[in-house]
Amino acid sequence: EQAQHHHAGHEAVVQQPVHARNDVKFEPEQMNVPNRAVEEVQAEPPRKKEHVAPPKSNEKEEEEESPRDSNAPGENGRAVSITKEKLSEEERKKYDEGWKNNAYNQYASDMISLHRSLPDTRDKECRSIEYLKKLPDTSVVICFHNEAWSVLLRTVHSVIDRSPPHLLKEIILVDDFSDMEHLGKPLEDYMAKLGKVKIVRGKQREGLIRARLSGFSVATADVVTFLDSHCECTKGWLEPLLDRIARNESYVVCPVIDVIDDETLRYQYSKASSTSIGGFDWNMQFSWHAIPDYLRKTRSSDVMPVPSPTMAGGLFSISRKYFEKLGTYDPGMDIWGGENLELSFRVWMCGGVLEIVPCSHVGHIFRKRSPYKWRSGVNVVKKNAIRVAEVWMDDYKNYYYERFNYDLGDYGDVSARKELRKNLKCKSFKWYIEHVYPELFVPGESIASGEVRSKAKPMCVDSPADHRNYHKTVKMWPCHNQGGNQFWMLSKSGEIRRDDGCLDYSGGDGVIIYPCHGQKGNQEWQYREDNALFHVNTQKCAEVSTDGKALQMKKCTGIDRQIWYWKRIS
Ligand code: UD2
Ligand code: MN
Repeated sequence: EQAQHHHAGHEAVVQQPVHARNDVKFEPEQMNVPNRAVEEVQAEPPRKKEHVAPPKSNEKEEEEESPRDSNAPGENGRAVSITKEKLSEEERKKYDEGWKNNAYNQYASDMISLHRSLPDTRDKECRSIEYLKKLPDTSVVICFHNEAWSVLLRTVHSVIDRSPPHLLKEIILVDDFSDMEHLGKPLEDYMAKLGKVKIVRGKQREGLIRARLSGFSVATADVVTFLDSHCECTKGWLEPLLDRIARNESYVVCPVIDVIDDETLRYQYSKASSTSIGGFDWNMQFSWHAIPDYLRKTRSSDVMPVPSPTMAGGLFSISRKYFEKLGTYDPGMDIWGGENLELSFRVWMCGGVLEIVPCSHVGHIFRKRSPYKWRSGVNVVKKNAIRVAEVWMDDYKNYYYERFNYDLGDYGDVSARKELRKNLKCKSFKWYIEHVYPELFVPGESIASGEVRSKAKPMCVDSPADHRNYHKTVKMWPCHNQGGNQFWMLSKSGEIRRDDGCLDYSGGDGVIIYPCHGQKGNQEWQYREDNALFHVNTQKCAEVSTDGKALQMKKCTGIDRQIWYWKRIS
């Protein structure tokens, strides 16, 4: 029923056949057209070999790709385990430095071949797909700020080793003002020998957004592919991406991002059946999700490209001309963050399609902290996000702004980006939510929002509601009027929530944060006329403790400590 509803909302626009997510289809019947000219082919899927006879199992394909010394550290994507306690003092120093400088285990990486072998990460079905014969070529743009030698080089080699030479026109390394010595002349000399690699260096730290722009400005291939500087491409990663763009210039495509463990460098890959897609929350954080049911139902195979509301940001391919036409990136964004949502919104709202391609896998080292310096005195991530909200989110931007009580600060001039949106005649953010991300919880549908203040004490319900805090007890804290951890929404279905975390009470004294499950039960609340916060299941009321510090659940008595005020109530 839901799927039909979204179909009904589809608007047909002549030049761009594909607009909403369920219209992005992959039809196996149409797949047998050899050598068709690129221009003629529109939104078609990769062509596959006959299903009738299963492809002959090709032993070479099953085997590791380069069995150099298959026992060497890290080969076939294996973990390198190091007992740091057993290292000599000198080695231990290197080990600790490696972690400190990179926020991953550089010492382990240094033990691994720059050409290490990886498992074939693709689902069986992917291996028999035949892509268009004539594919566009690509420039691969990799920007870095202080990356470890072995990690950066392994990234570059994995691109060269695993891309068909005629499709890889060049690699553009953009040095965003690194100060590690090996990234100077040694890098230059090394890359000169490889051919195909250009190095671009800026005169000051620009941040990844402007660094990518300077790399883009020298790119010459049909497609531009962006990668982080700590990636490993797997066999067959490139063709499925280029194939989509060959079929439709306005497809912007991302590989599946596999996890390279920050400690052991183990390459861990996911199956096509568990491909995640990108979303975001009203705090402007990117998040991963399972494919929603209404979309899953329209899919005949797990290896079909999946339309995704957003991209993680680091790894994607886009037609060079189309990126230009779409307005590349917002050069007013500093250092890190926000550009991924900005481009995602822009692609969808301005006529393109954003997809994750399950047959393309690239590994990435996910770090728990960022090792490099940020601009001091400015919250650049927030500033970037406000630029996105101002330009793209229409009135929906207020859901983000109320999270920090409209304390916008100086986010610079966005008039050029607003102009761009106008010139491209992009759709509204409402359209985007309804057609591309209908599963997102929209706060506007909430009954009340903002801080939840006690009548008896100057205290507010306070908790980080993100996944790291699930199961933690919700506390009281002096009201600070800045939103943040004191921002809550009461949904129509009775949840008290922030993003995906809900106030949950299952008996006993304390209320915890738990992933919202939409099943009412422990997560069903009522904000009553008498200003009590009533828990339906247990018939108890929220009460601030006598010392003001704890939030407890007690028999409803109507005392002042059970009286609560929401900042906004509709
Ligand atoms: C994710 C993206 C990243 C980017 C970011 C949001 C993935 C896997 N990664 O964060 O590409 O979209 O979200 O902005 O999707 N860098 C510079 N100059 C800087 C800072 C970073 O060149 O001032 C480089 C850095 O060396 C790296 C890339 O930019 O190659 C991304 O930075 P990151 O790895 O710290 O970001 P990540 O993966 O946490
Ligand atoms: Mn990264």
